[in-house]
Amino acid sequence: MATPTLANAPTLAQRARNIRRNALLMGEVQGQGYIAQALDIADVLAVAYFHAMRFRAEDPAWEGRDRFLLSNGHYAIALYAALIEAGIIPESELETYGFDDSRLPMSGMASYTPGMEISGGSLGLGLGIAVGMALGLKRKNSAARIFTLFSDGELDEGSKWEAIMSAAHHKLDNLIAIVDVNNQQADGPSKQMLGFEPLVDKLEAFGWFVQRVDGNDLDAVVGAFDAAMAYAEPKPRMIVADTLMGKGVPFLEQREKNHFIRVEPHEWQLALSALNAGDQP
Ligand SMILES: Cc1ncc(C[n+]2csc(CCOP(=O)(O)OP(=O)(O)O)c2C)c(N)n1
Ligand SMILES: [Mg+2]
Repeated sequence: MATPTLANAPTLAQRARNIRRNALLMGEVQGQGYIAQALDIADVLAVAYFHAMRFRAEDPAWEGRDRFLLSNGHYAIALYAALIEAGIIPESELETYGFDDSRLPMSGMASYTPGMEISGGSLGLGLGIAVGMALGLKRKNSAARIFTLFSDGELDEGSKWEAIMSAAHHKLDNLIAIVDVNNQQADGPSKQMLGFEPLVDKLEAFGWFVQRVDGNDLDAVVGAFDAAMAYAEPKPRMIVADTLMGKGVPFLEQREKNHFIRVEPHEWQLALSALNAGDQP
């Protein structure tokens, strides 16, 4: 189990803070990146890795592991930040982020990075792969589960809706998908690109067990993962996570366009300080 048994194990809030810190440190290496997404999804990743998933940090390819499939490959920086916090990638590799020969390229690549189950870059594909893997695991009578994350922009892709239908058809109760509704895409607010609301109604009509939560409220996210894992009906499970881009760093939360950000050299330290300041009661 990933859950530490030591009495002094970090809390989920500390895990989430460390994931945000790791992402900011990688952002600082390149001076730019998909930082606002890493900040918005850190709470979900903390719960996935430190509350829900079974894995072995020293053996990331362990056959019995729960798989985490990152569909939105540009969120790789967020997943690296979690994999570092989980001890699957050494912290010393932070400084290689985005460079040639690094195991941490800017878009997720399964063949480069321990713990990265699929490659990304082309959006809309991860849920289909998740369906295939979940079906394969069921056929092997494996107790392992598939967790997959995708972004609200990916709902524009028809392939997503094929996968949504297919998961319900195959009664994939070992599949837990999370969609990051940060209401933002590369070209502007999601609403203006291609509206997907009412999302819960649509997903339920497609045969999923659906919960919608504030994705930056750790207790709510824990509750949603617990309910998704405990749900008894033979249906795939979706967590619609409403998040705030830049969460934890006020001057990034307030930016209007946050898809790919450049931050001035001195601002990285300001961002890290803001994150630490937010920890104070
Ligand atoms: C199939 C495909 N089409 C277009 C792109 C270009 N692209 C990269 S990120 C992105 C935005 C997608 O929306 P979302 O992931 O919700 O954006 P974010 O929340 O990260 O701002 C787009 C269109 C892509 N990577 N793949
Ligand atoms: Mg988005």
